[in-house]
Order: sequence, then C-alpha cells, then structure tokens
Amino acid sequence: MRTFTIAVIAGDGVGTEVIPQSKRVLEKAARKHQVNLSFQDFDWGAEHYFRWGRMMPAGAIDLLQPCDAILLGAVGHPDIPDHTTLNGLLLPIRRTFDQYANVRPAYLYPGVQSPLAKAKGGEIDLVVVRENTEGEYAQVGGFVYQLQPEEVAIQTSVFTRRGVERIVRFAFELAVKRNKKRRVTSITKSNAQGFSMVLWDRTFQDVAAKFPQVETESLLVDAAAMNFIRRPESFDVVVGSNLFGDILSDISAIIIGSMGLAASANLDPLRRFPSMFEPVHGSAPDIAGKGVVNPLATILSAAMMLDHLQMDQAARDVESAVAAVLAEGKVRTPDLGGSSSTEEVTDAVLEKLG
Ligand code: GGG
Repeated sequence: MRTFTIAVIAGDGVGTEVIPQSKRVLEKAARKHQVNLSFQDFDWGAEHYFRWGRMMPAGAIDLLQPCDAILLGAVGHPDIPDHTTLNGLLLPIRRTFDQYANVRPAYLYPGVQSPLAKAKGGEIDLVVVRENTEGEYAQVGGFVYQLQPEEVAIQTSVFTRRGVERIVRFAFELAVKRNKKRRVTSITKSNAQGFSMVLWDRTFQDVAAKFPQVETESLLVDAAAMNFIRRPESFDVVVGSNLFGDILSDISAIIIGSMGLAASANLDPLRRFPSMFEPVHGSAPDIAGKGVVNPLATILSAAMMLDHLQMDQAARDVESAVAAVLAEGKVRTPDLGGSSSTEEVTDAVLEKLG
C-alpha cells in the first residue's frame, strides 16, 4: 500500500477544530482507495510563540521538507500582531518551498444561498490564481527613525518577469485543464502603478499569445471587485498579484455563501517541494472553541491535497460528499444558516463518503 506523509499544522483558534475533522475525512477517503496517510503533527503557532518567542522552531523547514504535503489550519491570535503570526509561519513556508501558485476556487454549490440575489447554484464557478511568493508580500523594506515622531516606513513590492510569467502561464494552463469558459482575466492597477503592473500587463500579453484558444480580459482591480459582484458568472480563471489575489479571493469566498466553504492550495507546480493546503479563512477568534466553525473549507482543501497527490478519484469522492451534504441542506453550521456543530457536519460528509 502506498504511504504519503502529511505534515499537519493545526495552528491557532478554529484551526485546531477544523484540522481533526479533515483528518477523519482524509483517513476514510484514503482507506477506501487503499492508500495510507501518515500524519506528522506540528504544534506550531501562537502557543509556540508564547512559549518560545517564535511561531515555529528554527529547524521547522527541514522537518517539513521530506513530507509529501502540508495541511494547515489557521494562524493568528488576538494577543500577537498579525504581521508577526503571518511572517513567522505562513509566508516563510510559501516562499521557502516556492509555492508560487495560490489556487483559490469559488464554486456556488447547489443548495447554498449566495448573498447575491440572482446567483443560482452552479452559476458561480471561478478560480482565483494568486501569485504567492513575491509582489506586495515580498517583505522588502524597513523603518527609518523607528518609533520616533518623524518615523518613515518603506515597503517595496517585487515583481520579476520570471515570477509574473510563471504564474500567468499557470493560469492559462489551468483554464485549458478546467475546460470550462477557457477565459483568463488578468488583474492589475497599471494606470496608477506604472512600473510593476506595466511589467505584469506586458508579460500577460506575451504569455496569452501562446494560448490562442483561451479568451483574455484585463481589468483594473477596482473594476474587478465591482464585477465579482455584478457579473461573477462571467469569470473562469482570474490571475492577480499577491495582494490583489488575497483581496479578490475574499470576495469570491463570500459570494459563494461563506468563508467557511473557501478552500485553497499553495502549490509548487514543479513538485520540487511539498505543497501546502489550507482554508482561506483565518483563526476566527470570535467563534473559536464553540464547536461551530464550518469544517468544509478545510475538508475541500484536503480534497485539493488528494488531487495534488494524484489520488484523483479520492479527491472527487470527498468533493461529491461535500456537495451532497450541501444540496441536502439538513446539516449545516451557523455561517450557512444552520445550527449543526463542526463535528455533525463532518459526520454527514463521512456518511456520504460511504
Ligand atoms: N488558513 C490560514 C490562515 O490563517 N490564513 C489567514 C491569513 O491571514 N492569510 C493571509 C494570506 O493568505 O496571505
């Protein structure tokens, strides 16, 4: 029997509730397909920070590297600044393992009510592809006169032709693979950002020329935000920088009914390093510990992990089980208007898995 080693970082807040549930689903799906998943749990995150002054130990990357994939819950704690939690765990993993494609699908499942009055099940079906290693999140900059009244902060975005080209190519290849609308929308703000985003536009045109079978569209990020609300059904694959992809994928998450349904993958498409799978949502301290967080975003992220590990049928089984639970509409957490617990929703998914 084939064995995959999965590094598991439950992290903080609701991360510690959704991860055990997604492991239950993964175990059942793997058993059904005669695959063995060996989970290696790492107790990194806010508690580790309170104890040791850092979100993860110095040798963390070396411990993760031999694993086949990483499953992450959430990071963030009300008593630690967000830039400390993010830069102490999530961002270094994405960058060190060159997980340059952050893939965030948004599908409106039949049976789920979108806040957009006209949207019907199946009508929203898009993927935000976010550049994940450079751009606005490159962490280049510093303070001058730090903590003085005349303090200056400089934060520089980094856009390389290689970085833009590879993420745009990934988006085109995904549009071909999905074989739906075969449309790639590029997001910039090149009217105001006349260097980095102009490089992005030029690179997009160069890559697009190699995919004549794929329709293209270029939108400024403000127009894209509006059109995600006005005509979400027109989008297929949407590619944008680290910051723009982050923001737009929160809009795409909420128009499909809940952040609790938004899955994501941080991929190294070249498979040199482990890829990482996580729900789009954070640690949600307001509902943490109450047993009501929606586990489906993490379960769907786990399905993306199975797909990446080439367990295609197991991935489809998990997605179908989630779709069946949502279509039935009986068991759902409060974010979807229900009163079921995190565990009850997982039980329902397990039952559908058969
Ligand atoms: N699910 C992982 C998590 O906690 N995400 C919260 C967050 O702040 N993410 C920022 C990002 O994706 O760049």
